[in-house]
Amino acid sequence: MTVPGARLCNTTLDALPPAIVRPTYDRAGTRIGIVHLGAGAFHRAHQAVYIDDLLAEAPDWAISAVSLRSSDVRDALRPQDGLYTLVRIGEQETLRVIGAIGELLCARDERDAVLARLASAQVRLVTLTVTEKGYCLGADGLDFDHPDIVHDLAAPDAPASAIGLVVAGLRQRRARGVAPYTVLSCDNLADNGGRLRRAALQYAQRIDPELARWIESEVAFPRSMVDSITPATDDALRERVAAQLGCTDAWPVQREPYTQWVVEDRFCNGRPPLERAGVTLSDDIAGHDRAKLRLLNAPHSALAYLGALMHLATVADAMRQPTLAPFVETLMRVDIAPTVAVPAGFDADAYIDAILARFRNPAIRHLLAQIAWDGSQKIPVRLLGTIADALAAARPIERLCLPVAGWLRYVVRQAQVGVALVDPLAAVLTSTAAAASGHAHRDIDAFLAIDAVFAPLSGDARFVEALAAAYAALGNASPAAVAGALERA
Ligand code: CS2
Repeated sequence: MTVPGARLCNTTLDALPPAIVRPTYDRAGTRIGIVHLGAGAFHRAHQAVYIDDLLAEAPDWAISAVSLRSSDVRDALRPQDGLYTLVRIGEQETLRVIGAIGELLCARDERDAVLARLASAQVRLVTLTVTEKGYCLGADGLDFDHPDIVHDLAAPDAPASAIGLVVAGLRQRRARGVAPYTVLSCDNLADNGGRLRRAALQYAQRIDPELARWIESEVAFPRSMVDSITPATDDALRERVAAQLGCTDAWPVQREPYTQWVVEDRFCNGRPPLERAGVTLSDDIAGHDRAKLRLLNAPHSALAYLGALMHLATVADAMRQPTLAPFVETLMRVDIAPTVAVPAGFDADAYIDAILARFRNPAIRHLLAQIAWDGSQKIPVRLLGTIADALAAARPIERLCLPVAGWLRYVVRQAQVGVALVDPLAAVLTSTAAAASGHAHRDIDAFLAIDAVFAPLSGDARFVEALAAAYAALGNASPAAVAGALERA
């Protein structure tokens, strides 16, 4: 038994109750081979778990987990020697202590240590979960007006952004004759590796065209698709974990039992034997990432905004709402699936069935408010691409416009009630929302002027008309008005 008040760490590990799964390998015998940028809950519930499965046979691939700005994760997990608990939420909850993170750093306070890791020949892979906004992308690739990019280009040896760090590490390696690392994006963006590569090349070009050429020819940026529903950690989880461990874990993470990781097999400096941990390695993953973004993440966002307007709290609550659940299912089967070019052998109906079952899982308290974050980054990759494809194929877009209008109504509502939006474009969204009159065409025209979100579609008359009609259909956006719009859709 552990001592009351004790903290999860290397020395308390052996005393945990037998039901708690824990590392079977010698942690002291592992070496850092991966630098991960973005040490949040998703990374710790997903990629770090696959790596934990491999460390017994591949001890050279432990992770240095780097937060870009906040020191919260480092401060919580450094006293725990990087250990934390993964709670798999199912009919029977299972707890597993993950040991894959060998080091925690915060780039803002410890930039030199991060750059030293990135320069180390022992590090052969850099992975990223920095969320959509962490790529600093605009309509044409890297956003050179982004404050972090402006900062990093003025001081490329002291970067703050993920792109700046990745390129600074590569620059040091080239200067010292160290082989480059592979850069693997694990964020929800279609063609995540391609976009990251183009952004890194655009950035490097401004610093040193020779460096850009070297990156272009030597560095691999594989694409990947990641999937596992990971509700944010709350105090209830911390308490449950402490009760079962018999000691405190400052930052456990939770996720559903389902997990998937598909990675394009293009690495420039070796790789962990990922296939042995259940990762699908493929030469072409383009179809997978698109199917996931459009058939899972887009309905998630639809549930988030329309559900929030209906005063619902979680995804499972939204899936019990008698008008919202059938609407989202129709959206997936009738409007989205026919426009997704799926990989060979992919059974879209079975995929949709499985997603709906995951959404319905009542054991998972996945807050709609969490999914509603960063709408300006998510709506284009999740919904506007489908709308563009539907327009090109002369297919109807009316239903597809309803969640987009739901997002705008949600933005207006948050401005009205004075709740700050969590979104990198919060300032422009909130000022546009504050000026909204409720007149559909006027409001929609104002929102469509936000090019970073709507640029490719704002000139399309069919889209403008359908979006204004959807916005009008939501009436005063009360729960009853939203339910009425969903019934008619
Ligand atoms: C969600 C995703 O928060 C969100 O926007 O849609 O995080 C979703 O849970 C994951 O992509 C599932 O793999």
